[in-house]
Order: sequence, then structure tokens, then C-alpha cells
Amino acid sequence: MSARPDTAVAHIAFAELQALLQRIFIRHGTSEAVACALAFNCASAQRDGAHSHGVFRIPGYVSTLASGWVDGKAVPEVTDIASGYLRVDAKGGFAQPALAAARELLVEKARSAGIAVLAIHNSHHFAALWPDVEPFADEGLVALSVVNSMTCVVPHGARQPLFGTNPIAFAAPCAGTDPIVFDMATSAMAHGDVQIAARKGEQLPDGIGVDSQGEPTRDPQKILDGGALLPFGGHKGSALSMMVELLAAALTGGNFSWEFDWSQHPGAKTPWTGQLIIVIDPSKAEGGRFAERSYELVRQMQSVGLQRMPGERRYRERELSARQGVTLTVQELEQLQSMA
Ligand code: NDP
Ligand code: PYC
Repeated sequence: MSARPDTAVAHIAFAELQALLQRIFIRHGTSEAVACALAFNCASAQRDGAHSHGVFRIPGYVSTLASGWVDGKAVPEVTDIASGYLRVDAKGGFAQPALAAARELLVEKARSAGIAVLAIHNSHHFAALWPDVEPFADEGLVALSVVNSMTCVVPHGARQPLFGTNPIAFAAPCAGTDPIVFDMATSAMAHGDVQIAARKGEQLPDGIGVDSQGEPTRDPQKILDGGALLPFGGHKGSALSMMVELLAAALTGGNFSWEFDWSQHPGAKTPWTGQLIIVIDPSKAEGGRFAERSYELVRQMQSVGLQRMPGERRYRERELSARQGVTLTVQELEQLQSMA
């Protein structure tokens, strides 16, 4: 009998994948509510082909829970600070349940004040950020979110890593079509993608990272073994990464990317930081035609030759997953089943 190739794929219905992930989270120490939020996020990433934060992350979640670094049963505490400002103490748990706990009040505030801020601290975010913002745009709102991660990025012009990979996600409604969404690390590559490249034994493009001596390298393993990433776009990405530290940590009361010490928790992978979400109600905007104006912008971009909008690849993958099921490797599916 010939051996099955590592790349053999399986397809699984989205709801089934979500239920499987939920069982894994509960089995490894989360409450049902936390399992539900994390499973939905992770299954959505896998469904949309966002592989750096799909099922690839599950062993990291499990080892983190086992290490006692994160509280999988934390109950977030929401505080109503001002007409447009909410604070959530995630109590050392994950950020997604903290957002879920405050979401209804956040939307209510954004609709009444025109804008509202949700500041989450004492939280762990180990996921893609677009699932946190896209649903607001589905409801006709504009949303921007930032989260800081763990020290692994050298600020432009510096000699040592300090910033996290610090993503920025944005979502806006667009008339007659899917919301406009982008979600990007402010590092030249997400840490997850460096890990995936290292596993596959692939070399990276130039300009992604440095080795432990600070020398440029294309070897992802050297970046992971004491090396570091660079910001995207030199000083410009570096400034955005700095902004993320300010908004996600200084403003929320969360840790900066270098402020937590997980060395006593072997297996811990989730950054213990903060997250900021800003929601705007565009019905308050001049002319009240924001979604139509969004569509006009997209049309103009296309008329000058744009072939692909940010978010478009994910929407395509989502459609494909709806038809044929979510794609995983057979190996990944077997690993998930054994963890559940
Ligand atoms: P990518 O560089 O793959 O993509 C960034 C954005 O650009 C996406 O919106 C993508 O759309 C869009 N895009 C990509 N290529 C093109 C193109 N050719 N034309 C137009 N648009 C394009 O993402 P990153 O690697 O920077 O980040 C990956 C994920 O990692 C994100 O979800 C991020 O939130 C997550 N992350 C999470 C962290 C955390 O602490 N929780 C830390 C760092 C990263 P599309 O999605 O359709 O491909
Ligand atoms: O891919 O850079 C990353 C990342 C950090 C924390 C979660 N994802």
C-alpha cells in the first residue's frame, strides 16, 4: 500500500468543524462560552483560507491552556465609562469573549453617539483580527481594530526587537456587495506565516527578517531561533506598529508587547496584551450615503485597473468552502479528532 502524502486533503462542513473545535476547547479547559467564541473565529479563518490563524493554531491554544498561562474560563467585566467609551477587563482570558460581552452595548453607543470605543485589557489574542471587525460592517457600521502581540519585530532604525507583529483591521459597508475589509500585520510577515514557511522548509523573500546576529536572512527558522522580523515598509510600517502599541496597550491598560514574561509557562503562546476597537455609525456622516460612496470608490479603483480588493480572496475562499466544505489536510483533521 502506498503512503498517504502529507498534502492529502479532507473537506468538512463549517458547522461540523466549528463543533469539533468547540469540543477541543472544552476538553482542554475552557468554558462553553469561550469555546464557542474561539471555535467560531478559528473555523471562520480556516473556511476563508486565512491559514496562519486557522486550525494551524489549535495546538498552540491547547498547549497554552495546559500551561496555565491563560484563563479559559474567565468571565470578562464590562465597565461603561462614558457615552462613547467602554472598557473590558478580560480577566486574563481571551479577547474574543471580551468583545462578545461588550458588543451589544458598543453598537448601541456607536449608534447613539456616532462613535464608540471598546478598550479591552488583560486579554489574549491569538487569532486573525478581521472576524472582530467584519460583522460590524455587515450591520452598516465602520470598524477599526488594533491588537498588539509579542516582541519579535525590530523598530525601523533600531537594533533589537521590541514591537509585536501588531495587526490593524478595518471594515466598512459597501453598497450592494460584501463589506470592504483589510487585515494586516504591521510586520513584513505575520509570525504565523514564518512558522508555516519554516515547517515547509521554504525560504522567505528578502526584507522579512534578521537572524540572531541582526543579519538579514531569508531562512524562517533563523528568524524563529533568536532572530526577529522587520516592520513592513520601513519607517512607515514601524510608525503604524508604534501606533498599535499606543492604542492597544497604553490606552487600554494592557501590556506592551515586551511587558509580559511567559517563561514560567512552557507551552504558552498567546500574547497577554490589549485590543482597541473603534466603531463609527456612518449614517451620521455628511450626506448619509457612506455605503454608496464606498461602492463608488471601489468602481473607480477597478476602472484604473485594480484586479483584486483586499478581502476578496477570503470571500472567494468562503464561497468555495460553502460549496465543497472547508479544506484541511487529512493529517490536520486526524490531529483535531484526536485532540477532541
Ligand atoms: P496578508 O499580508 O496576507 O494580507 C493583508 C491584507 O491585504 C488582507 O486584507 C489581504 O486580503 C490583502 N491583500 C493581500 N494581498 C493582496 C493583493 N495582492 N491585493 C490586494 N489586497 C491584498 O496578511 P498578514 O500576513 O499581514 O496577516 C495575516 C493575519 O495574521 C491577519 O488576519 C492578522 O490579523 C493576523 N495577525 C494576528 C496577530 C495577533 O496578534 N492576533 C498578529 C499578527 C497578525 P485577503 O484577506 O483577501 O487576502
Ligand atoms: O501571526 O504574528 C502572528 C501572531 C501573533 C499572535 C497571534 N498571531
